[in-house]
Amino acid sequence: MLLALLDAKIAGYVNTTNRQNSLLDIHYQPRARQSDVVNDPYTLAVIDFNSQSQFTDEKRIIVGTPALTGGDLLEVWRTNEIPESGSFGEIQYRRTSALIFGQLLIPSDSGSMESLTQKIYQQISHLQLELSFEKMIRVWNYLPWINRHDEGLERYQSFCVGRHQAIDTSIGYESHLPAATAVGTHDGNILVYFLAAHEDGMQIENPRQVSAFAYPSKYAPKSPTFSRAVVKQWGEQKHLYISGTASILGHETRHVNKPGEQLDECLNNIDILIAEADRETGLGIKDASDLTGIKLYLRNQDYLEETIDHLKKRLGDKVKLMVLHADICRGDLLLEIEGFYSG
Ligand code: 3EB
Repeated sequence: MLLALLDAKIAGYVNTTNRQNSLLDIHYQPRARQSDVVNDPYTLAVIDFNSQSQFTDEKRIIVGTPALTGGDLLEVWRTNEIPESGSFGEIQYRRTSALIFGQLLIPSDSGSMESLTQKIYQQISHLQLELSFEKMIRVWNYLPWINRHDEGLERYQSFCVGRHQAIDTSIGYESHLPAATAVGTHDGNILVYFLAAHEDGMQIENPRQVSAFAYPSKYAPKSPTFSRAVVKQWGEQKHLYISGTASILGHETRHVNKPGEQLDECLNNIDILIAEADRETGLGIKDASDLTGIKLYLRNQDYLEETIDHLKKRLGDKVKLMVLHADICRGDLLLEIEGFYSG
């Protein structure tokens, strides 16, 4: 009786039958509904963008990239099974039979960026093996002061070294890399969260860009281990996860100091990626205006208005848009865009 009431209540505010049956649904809810969303037993994760990365509980994540637009919204990941919570080393996780979502928040003054990253990724690998969610689909990395130099290396580069050392680089690893984001915060904690599954997604690379895992070593002594995008089949549905995408052509930054042109270059990269993904997996979408949502990470708030105007001109009003304040992994990049599509 009580459960039935609870279900009715959930159905009331979730309000599509489709959602209730999907292995993973990602959508946005007004902040005013926070307690409903957190109390919904089917909620896997609630992602909140705020001034500092913080840990509240295993279901909620506070990411230290403040929302410049869309701050009244929470990102909600919902499943069709009641997830089970647990912890493993420093990882807090939630899992269903199909997938696992995990997060780690580590004080960045407790070691070097390289050693902390290596420890984080080792723990994640162990958890994946132990609980048999061996395929990493999507990872988000929020790194304090990403462009600072420590011991001669930029912190992003040290992060790349630590990550490379921790992941499995046996033959063929380059075609099983997750989509990723790695951007900079201004707080004291490294925050990593991820989504992993039993079965691989389909990795998509960008013909306009050198794959990150093949970048020349000047960008990082050990190459960044991520793919440009992943298409993942969740039951009946396909999701497309587009990695943080910047104004990079080949392997070089383009349009230094020109935010509008960087934005166009990002979107051109995303359009090509979507065309690739459509060709390889039959996603059924054609360009960035068909995405469900994008997050734009913006280094300098002064560019906010022109960036939003420009984005709306290119994408129309259909795409859910969030602009977040963050540093970008190369000092000469002013912005970066990640995207998501749910079929
Ligand atoms: C780039 O294309 C921009 O190291 O995980 C974007 C997304 C970038 C993810 C990562 C880095 C990462 O190289 C930077």
